[in-house]
Amino acid sequence: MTIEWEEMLAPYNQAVEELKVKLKGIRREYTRKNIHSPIEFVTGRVKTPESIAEKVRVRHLDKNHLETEVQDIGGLRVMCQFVEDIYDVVQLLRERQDFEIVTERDYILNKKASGYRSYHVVISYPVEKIDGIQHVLLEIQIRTLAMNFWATIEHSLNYKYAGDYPKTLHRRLERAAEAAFQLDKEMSEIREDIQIAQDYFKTNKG
Ligand code: 0O2
Repeated sequence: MTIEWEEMLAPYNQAVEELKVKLKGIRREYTRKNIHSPIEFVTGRVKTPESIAEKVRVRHLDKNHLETEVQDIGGLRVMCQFVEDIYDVVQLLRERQDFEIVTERDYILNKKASGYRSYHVVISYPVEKIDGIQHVLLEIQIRTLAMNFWATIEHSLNYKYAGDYPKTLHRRLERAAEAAFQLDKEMSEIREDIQIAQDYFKTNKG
């Protein structure tokens, strides 16, 4: 990697590492209090120069304004057990004092044509450098384990087919997306049953 890229990506590396610690901290706090955590696990990455250049090329973006044109140079992924947890995580993010939310995109209510479902939150995060504060944009993707399973498979297939899937594969991916959606629905209903049972137990014990 060239020195220029290293310098440009350094605050993103810093921001992703810091945010991973913070999000994992939220999970730990729930666990310590013995309450269900809306966060199951967290991952993070900084895009490679090659991947940034490819996105600029494919989307015809302005390469002189990478910091604003490519909003997911730094990315965090929050995995949740239930769809309801996703919205709890979004609410937690909205209430934070350590960064600003720039945009929210709900690809759960409005799934992408590909079948992709996730909730995207772009934030402006202040990185404290030795010569002052630099704000960087980070994309936080919040999704269930089922959504993550589908997206991971589709993403690797995308490398091979560049989105131009043979018809049967396209249909299979559509069916798989629908199956993942149904799985999330079933799990939400089970979750409701568990909560009703817990409430019943609380009010009737003793
Ligand atoms: P990586 O790092 O390899 O995952 P926009 O479309 O600009 O309004 P959006 O959707 O937030 O807003 O941005 P974009 O650039 O389309 O997608 C950002 C990231 O979302 C992607 O990163 C994927 O991680 C994920 N994503 C979006 N659409 C899909 C999809 O159809 N399938 C899968 N599997 N993932 C998707 P990259 O660029 O792929 O990089």
